Amino acid sequence: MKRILTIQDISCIGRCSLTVALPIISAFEIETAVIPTAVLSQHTAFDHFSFRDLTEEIPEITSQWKKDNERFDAIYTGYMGSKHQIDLVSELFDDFGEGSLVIVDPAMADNGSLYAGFPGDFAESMIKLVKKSDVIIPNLTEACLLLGEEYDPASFTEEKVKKMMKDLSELGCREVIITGISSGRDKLGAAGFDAVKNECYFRFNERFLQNFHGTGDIFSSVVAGSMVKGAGLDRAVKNAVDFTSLCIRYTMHDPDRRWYGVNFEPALKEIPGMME
Ligand code: PXL
Repeated sequence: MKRILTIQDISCIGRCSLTVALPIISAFEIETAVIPTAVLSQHTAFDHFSFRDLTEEIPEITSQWKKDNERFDAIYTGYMGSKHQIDLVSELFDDFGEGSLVIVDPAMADNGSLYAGFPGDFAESMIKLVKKSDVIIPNLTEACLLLGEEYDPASFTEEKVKKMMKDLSELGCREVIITGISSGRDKLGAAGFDAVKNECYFRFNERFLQNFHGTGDIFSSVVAGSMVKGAGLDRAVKNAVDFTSLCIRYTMHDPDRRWYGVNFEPALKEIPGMME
């Protein structure tokens, strides 16, 4: 069986990060190892939450794993609790990354702003992980932060998105996926850039009127599962766009719950068929 190590927080309420990555990766029939970066009562888009940083646990966990020479087919990172934690995860990439696909979702911002609690220069630390990764999956806000560019929603033409992906790949990653790309008024999806083949892919599905929280983590988990199961970039982007869209469709009758994440549970049964 293939095995993914995913490193992100546990938000106890508000389906995101580990509480979506675990069931989604398991549905791909891939073993999931975890390192929780922090435990929160709920994610930081709620107007109150508790936050217990778990940075000190990272060396405790990895020192045990080193004794058994643990290996992973992929290492997939999401929300990081602090800049110091990013440095430790960067060391973890050195210790465990050889021979594994390193996927970084620089989960730190959306809709033009950093998530609550992050310092203004957080992106500079996140770039350290991006430089050591094979695949990155920022949304448009995160892509702008990593490139040091202004976030201007009116500027994201197809040409501009292609240039952003190329510029991001020059930080050192082979494949770049940017999420939250619009096509006209009623399509939303993602774009991928393969720096080795110098090819771009755009994949879209229906745009919904409402935004739901946690969809980025669902998207990245599907990319990680698809790639470890052998999908190329274009197929992984298509799977993730279509699955995220399906989850939102299951949630549309539940609009009051936008902060509680999307109803991905009824969509899980589609995952095994996705790779056929
Ligand atoms: O979905 C991204 C995410 C993950 N983890 C925590 C968050 C967020 C976004 O707000 O707050 C704790």
